[in-house]
Amino acid sequence: MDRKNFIRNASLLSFGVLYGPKLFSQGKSLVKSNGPFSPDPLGYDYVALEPYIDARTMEIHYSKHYKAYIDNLNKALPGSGYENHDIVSIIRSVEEKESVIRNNAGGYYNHSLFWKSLSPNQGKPSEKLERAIVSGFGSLEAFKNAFSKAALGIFGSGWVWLVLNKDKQLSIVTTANQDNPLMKWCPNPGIPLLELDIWEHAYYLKYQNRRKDYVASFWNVVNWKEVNKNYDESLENSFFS
Ligand code: MN3
Repeated sequence: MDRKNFIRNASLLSFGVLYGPKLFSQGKSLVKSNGPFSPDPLGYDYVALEPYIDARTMEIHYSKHYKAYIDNLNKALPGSGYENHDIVSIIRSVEEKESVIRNNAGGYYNHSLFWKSLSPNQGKPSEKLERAIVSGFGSLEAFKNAFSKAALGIFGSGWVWLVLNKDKQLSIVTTANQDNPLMKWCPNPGIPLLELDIWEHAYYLKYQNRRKDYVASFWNVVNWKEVNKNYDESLENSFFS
């Protein structure tokens, strides 16, 4: 084991000790294996989110953009010191300056969560989640407005997130590029519960410059069942505790 790997493994070990065995279950299905990584199934057809998100956008987003992040991540793994780590470990331990791993691990992880948080069968917020939303934002409608406003305020490419923060409160976080709220330098970190891709590749074919319409449409395809599950799991397994 070279020095770089030794230091990395030592720091992951102390991370495990600090945060205990119930280390973070969000994205559990993604945590089961080390790289090389492969695409998470979309779980529905490209056409399933029409007319809110069009089939052509979904096809290119999933089969080209998402695939490129995964391919580039896999290419960058050998010799990086991250060969034996699952994706959440990589996201949690990557350094700001490790830009290839940072961008492509983020691209893989963020999109894998994003596909799951969309569905033609929305369900609705559980009573427990709705209580937390009302307590945090005043009402479901006020939450949607605040999340949408954050999405519209992102300059350039990035993401908007609903997270459970270290105080076990809901909060809205934005990140640039493919960063996410689990990365070490995120000023207001948290466990992702719901996320929206604000890169132009996510909406430009249908909405062009009308980001506002894309964000408004998103509320018609939010998979609340997934958000409910993420909320329950994050309360039980927070890595902050
Ligand atoms: Mn994208």
